[in-house]
Amino acid sequence: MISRRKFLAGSVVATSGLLLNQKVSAAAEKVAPTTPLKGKPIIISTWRHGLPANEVAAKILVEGGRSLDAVEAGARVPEADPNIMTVGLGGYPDRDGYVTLDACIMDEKGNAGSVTFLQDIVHPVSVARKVMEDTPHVMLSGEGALQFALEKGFKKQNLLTDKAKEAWEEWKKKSKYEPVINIENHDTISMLAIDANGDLSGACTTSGAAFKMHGRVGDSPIIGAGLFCDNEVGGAASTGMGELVMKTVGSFLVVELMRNGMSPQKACEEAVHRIAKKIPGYQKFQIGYIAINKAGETGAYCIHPGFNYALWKDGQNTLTDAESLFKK
Ligand code: SD4
Repeated sequence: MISRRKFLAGSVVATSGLLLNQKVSAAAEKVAPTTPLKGKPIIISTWRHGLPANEVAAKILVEGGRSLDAVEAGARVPEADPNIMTVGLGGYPDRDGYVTLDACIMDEKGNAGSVTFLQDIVHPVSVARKVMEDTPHVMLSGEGALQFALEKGFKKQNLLTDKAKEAWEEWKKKSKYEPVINIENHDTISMLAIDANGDLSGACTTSGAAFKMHGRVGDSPIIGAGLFCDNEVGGAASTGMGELVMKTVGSFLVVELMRNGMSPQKACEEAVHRIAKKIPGYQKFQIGYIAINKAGETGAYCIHPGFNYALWKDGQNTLTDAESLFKK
């Protein structure tokens, strides 16, 4: 039999649950008046390689295409470029000499797909989309992801270029097989886009931290860490030392802060402050966030100077240095 004390405790919980719900919906209402951006596509992506990626994505959006198609096409640009040594073909290998790729994608309906530790496939972002659309799962990893990709018609290709191999051999001499992950040796592309219909999608693809331990997976393919989109609120994505983002569920945090009324800029700042508050030794690493809300406002913030982002808006494609926690 349930005691009176337990019953009362239960009703307090139930009441506070109710209050919590009321608070949540009040916060959600704050966001609702934001005028959704319609008819004016916008794209934000990480780093300089975001510029050519945005151009390809913008072509799709200008013709009235879906943001999902745009972010996939955009992310494929650095994936296929052997000179971009942090994404796809030509990416730096892990400490054992294997190029292992992580990617994910999210659409305006909240669907998500992801691949981790994928080898020998140039376009992990497209495999992630197939996971999202053709399987009941969100994430496939390693051998299973490769097998799935091959079944879907993707072709196997050696992704380790001579240049990346040389860099790895050089690294091995100095780093004595210890992964040294600093602010220099990783640059993911993360991209968020709103189409003419006002719908939001995002994608993220990377070869991860250079010379990482074999089997290491970063934040980039983790929904909520490297990328999160909510078509009612906005989207966020990260770049940099993934472990810090994973421990703070960074992109989800940014979106939830926007849901509660913060601007994309303030939300990115708060997510970096959270890292600074919670993660000892964070000063050694770089993290950059980008964010967009449904009104088409954008934000970006990072730990150290040096992170930049590409913004395509009103037909202009510009590269901007993000504000940072530490100054030059
Ligand atoms: C990772 N976040 O694997 C990725 C790497 C990255 O800029 O973003 N580099 O941790």
